[in-house]
Amino acid sequence: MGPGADPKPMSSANARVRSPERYEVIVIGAGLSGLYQLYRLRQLGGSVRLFEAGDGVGGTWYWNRYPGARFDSESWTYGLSFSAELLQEWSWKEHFSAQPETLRYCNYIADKFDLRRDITFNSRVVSAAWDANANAWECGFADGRRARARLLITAIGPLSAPTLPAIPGVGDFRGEAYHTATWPHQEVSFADKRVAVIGTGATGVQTITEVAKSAHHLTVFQRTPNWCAPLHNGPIDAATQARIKASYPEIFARCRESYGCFIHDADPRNALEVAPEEREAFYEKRYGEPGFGIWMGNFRDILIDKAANATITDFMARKIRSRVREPALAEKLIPTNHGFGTRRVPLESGYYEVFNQPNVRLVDLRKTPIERITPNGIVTSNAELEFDMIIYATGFDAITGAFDRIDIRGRGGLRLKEKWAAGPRTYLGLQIAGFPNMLTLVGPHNAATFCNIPRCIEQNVDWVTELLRYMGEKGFTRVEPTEAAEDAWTEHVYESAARLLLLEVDSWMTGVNRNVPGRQKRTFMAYAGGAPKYREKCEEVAANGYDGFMLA
Ligand code: NA7
Repeated sequence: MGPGADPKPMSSANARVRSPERYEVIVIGAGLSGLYQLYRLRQLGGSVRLFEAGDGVGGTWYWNRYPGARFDSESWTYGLSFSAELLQEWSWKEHFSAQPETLRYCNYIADKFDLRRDITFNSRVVSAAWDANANAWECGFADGRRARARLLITAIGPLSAPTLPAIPGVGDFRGEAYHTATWPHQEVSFADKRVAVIGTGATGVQTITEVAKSAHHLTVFQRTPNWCAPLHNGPIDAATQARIKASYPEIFARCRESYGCFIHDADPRNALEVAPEEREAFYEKRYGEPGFGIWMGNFRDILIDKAANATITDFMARKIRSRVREPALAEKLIPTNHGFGTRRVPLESGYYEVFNQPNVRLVDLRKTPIERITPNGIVTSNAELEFDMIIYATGFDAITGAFDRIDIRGRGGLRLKEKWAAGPRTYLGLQIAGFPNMLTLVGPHNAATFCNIPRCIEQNVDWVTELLRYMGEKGFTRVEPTEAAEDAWTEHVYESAARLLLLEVDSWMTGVNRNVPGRQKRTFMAYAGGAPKYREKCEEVAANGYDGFMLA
């Protein structure tokens, strides 16, 4: 498969003429959110069908099979929590699970709860149109099939629309070429190969560290360095496993109260109130601990106050200098255009040491940009480099990209892509005015986009299920937010993000992707009020008879 290519759609000569399949609810996507939604909908009764583009379950963990792919969340905080039996049966092998084990976990859930019988695989949804007369959505698939349902629930993931770099000649390369998010299912060997990796985000950092172990030669093309922190992964021994299994209720209770539903929560002190030696010792301790503690469990002001941020940024720069032997190379790896934590912090397992290896070179694209890709390799402003393999770790059209790739049309033919042209607008990140009966589980302006994601997924799925149960009970068949509720929520989303330093930085979190037309201007894609506040708001809306929604 070429880089960024979609899997082959199922072809059927008769598909185009067949009348649509009919259900009460259609769910799109068999990642964790779609799987859990399917499980909960079954409890409500009624006909449900889940359509999935791939030929297996797992979503992110199905697609992202690149070398080194693994959690940055502690495995034991990541699993779905709804079934005590599942929690006791499944044993995570590592504190930060690698992709193959996580994919096995997704399959285990699908099997244990017998979910596959309601899933149709190899079904990429390319269009979804609201039919007001029939009070139904009609989905169209890549192979021409159609399906209709009263309710449409999108579980299409926040980072599921991969993007290739907008570089001339990107399709011309004759060697092996892969995008990390459409990685082949077969083993890929790097031995004896000259490998190029473009991109140094969270994915690139994991990929580079792994490829460097066996590639004959590796060239890293870096446009913007990121502040990477040690993951400190390790196996889970039997005693720890027993402790984890005995303390799931406390683990999830702790996640529930933290800003992003991680096990880490901000230190209540401000960085600048703490004496410099104590602050240094605190940073050192966090740097030595596993996971996102250095980002999520840091002083409460480092992400909102420039002077506070400068203290951790300076600490991190010194760490990079201490780990990379050649001083000039270390400086290239140190970000200069953003402070620590204002972009997604990649967690690493020996990333900086990779650049001490004789078989690895770094090309700084700020100094020598890529001009084009040729059949044999990559041409920069000062060199022509030959490769056997190019790996594109160039990220995604984040959060709204997966919606844009489906031609979604609401009331009166309104196109969602057009409605969101100047940035997303939603109510609670769960519904959109003009798009009745469409619910978005991990849509923009929802806490799930900036979350230890299964924790927020469970909250959203439970909330949506409860809404549908309520509608059934009251005899309602249509739900849509008011324009006023949508305006107020959108305003609240921007207000809650206003103090964040990350708003001043280009990244997928601010909706910038220079490879996608129309994605050059910063907006805000997530919800910055924190998961507890988000949950409180959702509960309040439900308690007030779904305030802000029009039910009919
Ligand atoms: P990211 O974080 O968006 O990173 C993409 C990387 O690719 C980043 O370093 C980009 O540089 C680089 N890039 C993109 N286009 C180009 C071109 N045209 N030329 C050179 N370099 C380019 O995506 P990831 O997949 O790493 O991570 C996404 C999330 O997935 C991650 O946060 C996890 O939560 C899971 P730039 O920074 O734009 O200069």
